[in-house]
Amino acid sequence: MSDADDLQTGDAPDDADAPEREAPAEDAPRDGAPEGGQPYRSGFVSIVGRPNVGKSTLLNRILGRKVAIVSDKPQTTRHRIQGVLTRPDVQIVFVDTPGIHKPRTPLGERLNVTAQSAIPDVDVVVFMIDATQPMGRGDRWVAERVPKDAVLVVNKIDAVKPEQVLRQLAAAAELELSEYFPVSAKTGEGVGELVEHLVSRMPEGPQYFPPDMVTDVPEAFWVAELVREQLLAVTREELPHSIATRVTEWEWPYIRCEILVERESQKGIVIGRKGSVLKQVGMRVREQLPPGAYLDLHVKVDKDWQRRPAALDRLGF
Ligand SMILES: Nc1nc2c(ncn2[C@@H]2O[C@H](COP(=O)(O)OP(=O)(O)OP(=O)(O)O)[C@@H](O)[C@H]2O)c(=O)[nH]1
Ligand SMILES: [Mg+2]
Repeated sequence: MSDADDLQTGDAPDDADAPEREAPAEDAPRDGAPEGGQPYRSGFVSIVGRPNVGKSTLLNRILGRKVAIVSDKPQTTRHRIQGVLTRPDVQIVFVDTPGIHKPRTPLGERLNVTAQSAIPDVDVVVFMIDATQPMGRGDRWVAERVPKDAVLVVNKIDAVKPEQVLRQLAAAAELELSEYFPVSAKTGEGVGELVEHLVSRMPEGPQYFPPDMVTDVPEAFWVAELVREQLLAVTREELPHSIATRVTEWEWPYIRCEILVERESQKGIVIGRKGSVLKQVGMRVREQLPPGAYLDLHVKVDKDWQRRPAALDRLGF
């Protein structure tokens, strides 16, 4: 995270695992109010789609800052995360969501509920598909649940030939949504055009958040996410889904973060030979924190937490 310094330190939020949508700052200062008496415009944009299509990468790209973790494993995002784009004349609150998928566990079911709850009551829904994968049943399932004025985004155009982009756009046109944008969240190609379109769709409204606020993600939650991101990068198969992380103590510069796994046999993989995996994870996370952070990682077994409603409640899902 390039702007990790922006993270305030020292005050841990009460519930590290559940980022709340903050109440709109009704009387937030309107820095740089638009000139010429144009009314201020603002609104909410949800980004939805199947897992792994690049929703979080797009959010980070739009904001020019990492506010959501990213990985090549599906179901990386587990909470709704807000990112705020503020300009002199407009503010857009983007809502990143978990990938909508066929759930195999109670956790999966809750992720889907979280994602789908971000569809109603927003100004625009961005529905993302992946240019590198044929449009499938999962995409169509999501498509049926987005409003007709949703914007379709074909992402990862950097990874395919132009013909494939055209084929994907043609396939997507059958969904009869309002607009179609080919983009690469990775390189930024096409993202400017998408954002300008979203800006044009924003209604008159207040500046919901102070102009310097980029996300509602609490610091302790963010550190736990960074730990999970590094673990996602080094684990395979079922293990990524079995991992949950949470910060249990925050006495700056001391941060204690628990890594929960579902079975005793998974503990060793996460720790690594002589602690090598944990050491590497700790190092990579510290690089993204303000200097001086002392990150204390602990691995614990929370048996089958993904499948136990009480454990899911406790973990803030
Ligand atoms: N080539 C290419 N890869 C991309 C692009 N956008 C995202 N990716 C990769 O796709 C993978 C998934 O990205 P995420 O942003 O985590 O996807 P997501 O849709 O948020 O996934 P979930 O949170 O699991 O629903 C990562 O490996 C990204 O680096 C892109 O424009 N081009
Ligand atoms: Mg994501």
